[in-house]
Amino acid sequence: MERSFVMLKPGVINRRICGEVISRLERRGLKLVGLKMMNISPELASQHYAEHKGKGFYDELIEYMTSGPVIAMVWEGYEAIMHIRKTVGATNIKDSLPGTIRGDFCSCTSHNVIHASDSPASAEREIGLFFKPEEIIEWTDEMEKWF
Ligand code: FUP
Repeated sequence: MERSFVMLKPGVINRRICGEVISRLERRGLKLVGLKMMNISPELASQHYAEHKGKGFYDELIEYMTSGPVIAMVWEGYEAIMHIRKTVGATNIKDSLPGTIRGDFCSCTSHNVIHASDSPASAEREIGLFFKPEEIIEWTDEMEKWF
């Protein structure tokens, strides 16, 4: 079992497409174990995107991420990180295929609707930044055998 940190960016809430995006992860068979809507500070945004500090798109990225509320989530499942990254699609809009979340819902790399952890180490770090341990909800999944 693996956990991944997923975040719906401000534009998703603004455009009223949260349900559609979350539904795609549910239909993939992933298990939601943490969810909260929050405004993130520039400090938290810069911690989350620390690896990009100094890059050309960094300031615009932080400005976007703090422009309105986000929905932070933790999803669980077998090889969850790989499944979610595939469902999300490529970072660069030129490469994100139709059928993926990014390919279907965005036309601009810097406003690419959703974040998803890219490795177990990133997932652990990101979950720790956004969630307290008690905010992760363990529940029995009667459907697990079907996924
Ligand atoms: P990802 O893990 O797919 O979210 O990709 P990155 O960590 O490389 O990028 C984080 C965010 O920075 C992207 F979601 C959008 C933004 N970005 C740009 O605006 N331009 C770029 O060339 C690369 C990333």
